[in-house]
Amino acid sequence: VPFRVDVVTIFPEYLTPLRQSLLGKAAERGLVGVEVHDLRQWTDDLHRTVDDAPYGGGPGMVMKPEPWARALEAVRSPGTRLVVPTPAGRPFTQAVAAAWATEPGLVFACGRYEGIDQRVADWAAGAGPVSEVSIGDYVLAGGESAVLVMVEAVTRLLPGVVGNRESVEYDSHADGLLEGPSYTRPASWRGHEVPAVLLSGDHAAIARWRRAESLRRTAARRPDLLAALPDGALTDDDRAV
Ligand code: 6GU
Repeated sequence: VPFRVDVVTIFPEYLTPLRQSLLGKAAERGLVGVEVHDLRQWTDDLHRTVDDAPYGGGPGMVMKPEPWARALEAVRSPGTRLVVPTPAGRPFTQAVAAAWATEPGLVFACGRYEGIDQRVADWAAGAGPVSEVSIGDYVLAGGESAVLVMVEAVTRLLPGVVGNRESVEYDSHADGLLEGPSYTRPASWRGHEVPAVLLSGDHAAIARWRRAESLRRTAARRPDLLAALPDGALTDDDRAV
């Protein structure tokens, strides 16, 4: 398959949604291959132990390194990016998703408890790129739901996965701005009207209006995104909005 996803987790059932929806159809069509692996198959004690108390003390448990090393030796081809979801990671963004979508595949290592012994990521960096990433400023119980998010964000950018290429090019975040509002019929609904410009047939006026709505919404909801735009991203018309 053109793009391969491997997920290692102690909760393989949590990843069953990967076989559904957009990604399930991409898998049926042979565009994406997804394999989910139970970390415990790489333990060797009776209790299939994957965690232990943290050195230095403190709450919670840390995932032991050896099962992870065996899992990655079995699952990861040399050079394949290892993604480690963690609230302490670098931000996962649309730009990161677009970059990963150009690679041959990804291996995800889902930690639970207080995370995975740091030496696993350090050791794994000897065999290819390692990305410790966060999907937002909140704390999840484990990386599994973050993997669902990241796999969906990456695979919908793969050639052929989303039917309408334009719907990807115009996505919120694709140009660093939020997408403005969308409307469909009826033109008048329960006392709320579709903006008249969208009914005008004036395509240049519609494009200008959409750009202005995108800028207004971004300024209101995500002023941090506006501030981060590169020099030259905003025209004089944009600044007049
Ligand atoms: Cl990627 N993992 C966990 N456990 N919590 C998170 C996260 C990831 N991103 C935000 N919170």
